[in-house]
Amino acid sequence: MSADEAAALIRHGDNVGMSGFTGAGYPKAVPLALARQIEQATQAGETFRIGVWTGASTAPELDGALARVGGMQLRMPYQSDPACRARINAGEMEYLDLHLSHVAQFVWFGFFGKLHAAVVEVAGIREDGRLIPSSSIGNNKTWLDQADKIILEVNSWHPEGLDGMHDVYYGTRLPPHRKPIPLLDAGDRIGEPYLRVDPDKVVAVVETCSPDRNSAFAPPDEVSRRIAEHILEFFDHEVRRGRLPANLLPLQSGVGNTANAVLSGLNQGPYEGLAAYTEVLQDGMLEMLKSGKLRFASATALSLSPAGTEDFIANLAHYRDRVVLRPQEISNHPEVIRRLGVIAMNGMIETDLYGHVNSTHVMGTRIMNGIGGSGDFARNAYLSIFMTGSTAKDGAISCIVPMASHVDHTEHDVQVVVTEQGLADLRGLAPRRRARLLIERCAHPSYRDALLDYVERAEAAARAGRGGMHTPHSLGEALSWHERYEQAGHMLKG
Ligand code: 0RQ
Repeated sequence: MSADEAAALIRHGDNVGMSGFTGAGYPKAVPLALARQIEQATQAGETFRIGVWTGASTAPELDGALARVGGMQLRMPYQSDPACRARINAGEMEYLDLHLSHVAQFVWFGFFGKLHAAVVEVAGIREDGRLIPSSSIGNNKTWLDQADKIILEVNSWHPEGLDGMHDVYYGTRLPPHRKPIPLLDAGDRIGEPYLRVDPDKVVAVVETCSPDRNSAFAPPDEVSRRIAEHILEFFDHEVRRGRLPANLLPLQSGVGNTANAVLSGLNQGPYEGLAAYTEVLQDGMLEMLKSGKLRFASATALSLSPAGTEDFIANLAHYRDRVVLRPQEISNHPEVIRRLGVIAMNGMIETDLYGHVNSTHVMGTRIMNGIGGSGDFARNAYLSIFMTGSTAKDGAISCIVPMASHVDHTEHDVQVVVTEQGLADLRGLAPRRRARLLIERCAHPSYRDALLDYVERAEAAARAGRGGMHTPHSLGEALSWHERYEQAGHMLKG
């Protein structure tokens, strides 16, 4: 049926599980049609708002369109859309920012209530009724299992060669019936290539032919290039010390330009026979698969630029045996990440002097994107690395601050911090040593003295009996840098 007819099956108050993970595999037509219907209903004085659950971020045709018409009452578990972000930060919609590996199980546990409908993009429907997933799997298995009614978008833009690249594991159970996830190598296949669906629940099939919409990557800038250099030097050091094997350990890499720059660096580096166990396969990994540096990549989504997509389609025969896409509950599974010994590399907004990392909130209150998979990986990784430029907003913000204005990853989950200034290996260091090293290695020179002054005064106060010496702080001053930025537009200059 048409997207308009299908969208009309969704009602005010429904929770709708949609496909989509980092701009890949999201439905292209029904959300737009739904947004038009919501807009018309609103103009007619009716309330029409839904809960939107996805894998991760989507695209302007989904998050952007629904946010612009005020159609979302609640969104989870991850978004990165400017219109959506603005609505959340204005208090006009609710947002649940969740660990991506938690979402499927929480839905199965019933923690979020009923899933009324699912809108899932697929690359095809087989004669036996099973579905060929498209460029991401995300939470689709759970949406198809849990939703009362299902709308499928069959997108013929996806190449036929995608058929067979997916691995959907149907062995997950609810506690107390869980068994080990039998995945021992990033390249293992433990499931089946198709998604199952109960045909009786399928209320609509909509045909589309549209590309995933992902933006091009900027060529690595000086800051990203230097971060990448520090990380590569660190890997060399770890291999020499015998703490990493010569072909490293499976890599997880976050999204964005810095992550992509690190991958470009690895592609030019000495390492061979690498593997990736990650959520998102970006252009950088594609290049490494092409050059042969990367032997295999496991992910839940392809998040490729237009040029990357073109290359992927043109060389699908090469990539199809080297890439597997899995449900996000498996790509991000703590058990598997721990077993494989993943090297996790994620971006951050800021870290404080003791290594508490904020990945999500600007000045403690405004959501940027969400924690995504960074927590799944950071806590369970063999090595958890967080990276950022040492400053943001043309130097007005230091990304190394006295106290983080929001904490996603605690000091217990953060092992290595890297900025363009340098790399701080925090492993084995007690808090006060971590603070000194972060200032010396990672802080921008224009903030180093002020950070050192803060620590020294906090320690002096603790010695004088005002506070403890384990993580010395001047509580009244700890968040003053953020406050000053909000008032004066600069963290130091008032
Ligand atoms: O904002 O574009 O308005 O200037 O944050 O910053 O430097 O372009 O860096 O694209 O790597 O994003 C943490 C947001 C970093 C990302 C974050 C502002 C900065 C800019 C982006 P503008 P950059 P990146 C796998 C893993 C959480 C999810 C995750 C992220 C914008 O890495 O969302 O890791 N991570 N998932 O100006 C105020 C600071 C700032 C700051 C940067 N200290 N204060 N603003 N910015 N630092 C993927 C998934 O899970 C799906």
